[in-house]
Amino acid sequence: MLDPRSLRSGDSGPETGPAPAPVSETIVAISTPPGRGGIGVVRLSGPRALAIASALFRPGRKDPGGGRIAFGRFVDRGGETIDHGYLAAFRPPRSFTGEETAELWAHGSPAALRLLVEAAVALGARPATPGEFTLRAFLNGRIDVTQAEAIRDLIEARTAFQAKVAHDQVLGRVSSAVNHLKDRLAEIVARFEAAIEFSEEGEAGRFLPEGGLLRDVGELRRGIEDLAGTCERGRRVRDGVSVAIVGSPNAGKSSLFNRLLEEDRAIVTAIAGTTRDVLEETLDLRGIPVALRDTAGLHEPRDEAEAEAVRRARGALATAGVLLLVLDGSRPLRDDERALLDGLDPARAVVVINKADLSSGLGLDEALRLKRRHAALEVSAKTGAGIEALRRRLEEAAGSGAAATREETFITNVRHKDLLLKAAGALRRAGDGAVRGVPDEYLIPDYREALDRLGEITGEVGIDGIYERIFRNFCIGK
Ligand SMILES: Nc1nc2c(ncn2[C@@H]2O[C@H](COP(=O)(O)OP(=O)(O)OP(=O)(O)O)[C@@H](O)[C@H]2O)c(=O)[nH]1
Ligand SMILES: [Mg+2]
Repeated sequence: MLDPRSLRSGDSGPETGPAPAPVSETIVAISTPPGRGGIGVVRLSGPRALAIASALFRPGRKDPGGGRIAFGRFVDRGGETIDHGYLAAFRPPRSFTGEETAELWAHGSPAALRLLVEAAVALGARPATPGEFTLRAFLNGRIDVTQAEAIRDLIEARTAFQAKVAHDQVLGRVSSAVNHLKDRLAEIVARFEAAIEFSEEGEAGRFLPEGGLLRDVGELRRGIEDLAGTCERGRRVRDGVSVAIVGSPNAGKSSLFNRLLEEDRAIVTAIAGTTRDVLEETLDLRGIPVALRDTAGLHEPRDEAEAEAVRRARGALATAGVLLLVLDGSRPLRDDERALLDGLDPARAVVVINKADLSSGLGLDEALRLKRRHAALEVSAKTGAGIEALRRRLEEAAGSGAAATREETFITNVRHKDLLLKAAGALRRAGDGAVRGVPDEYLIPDYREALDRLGEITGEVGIDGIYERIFRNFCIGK
C-alpha cells in the first residue's frame, strides 16, 4: 500500500488549491443531503471525533452503555438539548476514513443539524471541505483513487445499472484489473533487469524465454489497449448518450417523444411548427440514461421565432450521439428529407416511418428503399405499433446491448483511459525500439514509464494536484 505522507506533499501549494487538512485535525460536516428528511447525519472524523461527539451527547437512562451505538440526547455546549437520536462510534482502523469516526443520527432538520455542527466546531472540530472524508480514507490507505472516483459516480448515478457498475468499482473492480496488468509488467521489467545485470556472465538467457520477452510485452500492451477501449461504452453507461428526434414539421416527432417517455410531455397539434424549444427528458434504456430531445421541424422559417427554432434543432442534430429521424409515412418524401437521409451516418442514426396506422403515401418503391438502405422501422406514435422494436433499435444504437452484462470489466473514467493509453504508448515505443535493435537497457525507462502510468490510475504513484482533480468535486460530508 502507498505511504500516505509521500502523497501529501504534492497536494499543497497555491497552484493546486487548498491543501488537504492535516489529519491531526478533527473534521465535521452534515453528511445527508440538504433539506428536510426523516434522518440527518452529522459526521466527525479525526483524533478527537469521539471526545467531541461524547461532549455533545447524553445517553438515555435506558441505554445500557458500552455499545457502538447509543441512544440519547444531543446537547449544545451549555447542555441545552438540540435533538435526540443515536451516536454511532467507529474506531480505527475499521471506519470509512480509517480514523476515529463518530456519527450523530438526528432528525433531518437543517436547523438542528447546523446547531450540532456549530457545537462540534465550538469544541474544536473544523468544518470539512468537499470530499475530505473520502480523501482521508484514501490517505489512510482504506481505498485507492479508482475507488474514491467510483464512490462519487455511485452518488451521482441516475439509473440502477449505473449505480451497480459504480458499486462494482467501489469494490475495486478497476483496481484489480489494473493491478493485474501492472503485476505482469513488473515481472517483465524484473526479468529484463536481471538479464541486463547478468548479461556479462552469459547467464542472461536464464531470465528470458526463448525468443525474448517481446511477445509478452505485445500481449500485455494489447491487454492494456483493450481495457482502454472499454471506456467508450463505459462512458455511455456513466454519462449516457443523447438522442435527438429530428424531421420535418408535423412528422410526429413530439408524439413519438411522448410515446417513448410514456408521458404527455410535449405539446402535439395538427399545426406544423408546434415545437420550438428543444425539450429534453431522460429515458432509461436498459440502464443507460438517454437524454431524449424533441426538436422543431426542419423547414424554411417564416419568422424570427421559427428561424431560432430551426437553428436550435440543427444544433441538437449536430451534437446528438444518435439521431432519430422521423418521416411521415402518410405522404411522399420531400427533397430536404432525401438530402437528410443521404447525409446520415448509419452507425448513429435510426430512421422511422411514422403514422403506420394511416394508408401509406410514400409509394411502395420508396418504402422498400428506406427499409433496405436505412433499415427504416414502421411505427405509429398514435397506436404504439412498432415502438418496442424502436426501443430495441435505440438501445443498440446507444451501445447498451452488451452493457447489460455486468460481468465484464469496463472502465468509465477518461482519466483511467488516458493513463492506460500512455502506458500502452510507452510499451509500443519499447517494442519498436527492441525491433530496431536498441539494447534492452535503453528501453528500461519506457517500461518504467508504463509502470508509473498504471500506478497513477490507482494513486499508488503520486498524482499532481490530487485533491483538486479527484476529491474537490465531491459533496461536503462525503
Ligand atoms: N394518425 C396518426 N397521426 C399522428 C401520428 N403521430 C402524430 N400524428 C399527428 O400528427 C400531427 C403532428 O404531430 P406532432 O407530434 O405535433 O408532430 P411534430 O413532428 O412534433 O410537429 P412539429 O413540432 O410541428 O414539428 C398531430 O396531429 C398528431 O396527432 C401517428 O402515428 N398516426
Ligand atoms: Mg413537435
